[in-house]
Amino acid sequence: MKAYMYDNQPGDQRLPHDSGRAISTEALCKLGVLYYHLTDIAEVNKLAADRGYKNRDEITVSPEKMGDVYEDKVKMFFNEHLHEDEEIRYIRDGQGFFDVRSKDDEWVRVRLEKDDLLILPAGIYHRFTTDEANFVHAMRLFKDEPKWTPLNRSEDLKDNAFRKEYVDEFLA
Ligand code: KMT
Ligand code: NI
Repeated sequence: MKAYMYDNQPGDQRLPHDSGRAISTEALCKLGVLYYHLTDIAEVNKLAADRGYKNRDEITVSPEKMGDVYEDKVKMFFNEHLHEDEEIRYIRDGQGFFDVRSKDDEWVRVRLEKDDLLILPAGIYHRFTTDEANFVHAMRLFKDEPKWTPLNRSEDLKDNAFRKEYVDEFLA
């Protein structure tokens, strides 16, 4: 894992876009973003049990797996959005970038690779992209039924209960 401020330069979203300003795990934690490096699946099972996560699936994001829709999917994942539930991703292979909004509404880029697990809190604005290798295999953990509804960023979400709760707890 490596976290840093995004450079906001134009160009392919899959490039590193590293501004050179590093962000610590503690700073991520202050945004409600939790990072773990877990090399043993038993640790993942424990974390899932502790948080009441009953279900999981695995997704491979790559042109080989997704074919023609790969480029569209990658663009879709990169639309800024939030969820009304935590988003937990455990990287099994390959790598990818999760971008999350800082307190000042700037992008923080989190580069994840094998055995990295990231928890994004409900209500945080974020986006995802693969890197230049165009390959990530991830486990997605969820409480009950898969519910990945992305709510794209909009003024209307200011009144969303999950957004409000996030803002009150982490950005106030
Ligand atoms: C997401 O929510 O953006 C994804 O599931 C992307 C693929 S998992 C690394
Ligand atoms: Ni998401």
